[in-house]
Amino acid sequence: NPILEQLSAAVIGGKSKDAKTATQQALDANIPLQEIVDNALVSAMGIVGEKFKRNEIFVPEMLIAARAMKESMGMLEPLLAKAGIVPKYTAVIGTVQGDLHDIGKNLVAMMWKGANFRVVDLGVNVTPEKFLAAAKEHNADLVGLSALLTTTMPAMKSTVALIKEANLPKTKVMIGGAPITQQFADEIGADGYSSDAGSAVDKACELIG
Ligand code: B1M
Repeated sequence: NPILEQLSAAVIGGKSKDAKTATQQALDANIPLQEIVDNALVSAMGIVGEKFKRNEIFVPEMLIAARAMKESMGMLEPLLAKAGIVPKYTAVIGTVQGDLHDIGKNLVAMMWKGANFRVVDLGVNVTPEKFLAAAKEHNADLVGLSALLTTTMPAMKSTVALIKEANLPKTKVMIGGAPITQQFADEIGADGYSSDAGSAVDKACELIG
């Protein structure tokens, strides 16, 4: 559909105004809401994630693409809610206790939203107890922990341990951040790790899909 192609291109190019116009056109043309989300927004953010992984675009381009996606989503959300269409998966995300870095965490949250997850963002300096409480409250499919400091990696370990102890039936735990490695994820018993915000979507889908 040419309208959805326009919307997708506007998101990839970070053109918020064009994204809004194309969204309105899609609504006027009675394209089903779920189709607009899946075939324009989710697929566009997928392409953005791929480009980021290949270093063809960088953090600023990714942020403006996410902003365009949000503008369009903002128009669709009330209609989706009215139609009773809710995202299939819920993810809780935050930066671990003692750590105030949030740029990478925000990018991962945006990409997950772009993949049509419901994302509960707990912010920075999040205690293990708060992660666990949110995972329970929202019946989360996924909990994402971000850490940028080597000194806060132990907080990641205690958070993973606390969540694992709680034995939540479906909740998977994923970690990431500049000092984090797959080896560390294995060591502390996290279910998954990814090195960047693009792969964070692939990994999340692999874990919960
Ligand atoms: Co900080 N800082 N900082 N800092 N800071 C680093 C991390 C550091 C490497 C700088 C350095 O010394 N070279 C160093 C850490 C050293 C270490 O631990 N070995 C450091 C330090 C020491 C500190 C302070 C202690 C400095 C001080 O006060 N003495 C202090 C700590 C504060 C605290 O947290 N308690 C501090 C403070 C700050 C600022 C507040 C000034 C600012 C943060 C602003 C903010 O986030 N709102 C800041 C910044 C900006 C940095 C650098 C420059 C950039 C970090 C960043 O945003 N990168 C950083 C040095 C550097 O990396 N060049 C540095 C961009 C971001 C997109 O990447 O977060 O890695 P990143 O996220 C990636 C992936 O890692 C991954 O996806 C993202 C996108 O691809 N990812 C995940 C991240 N989370 C994920 C979760 C996932 C999956 C993937 O699943 C859930």
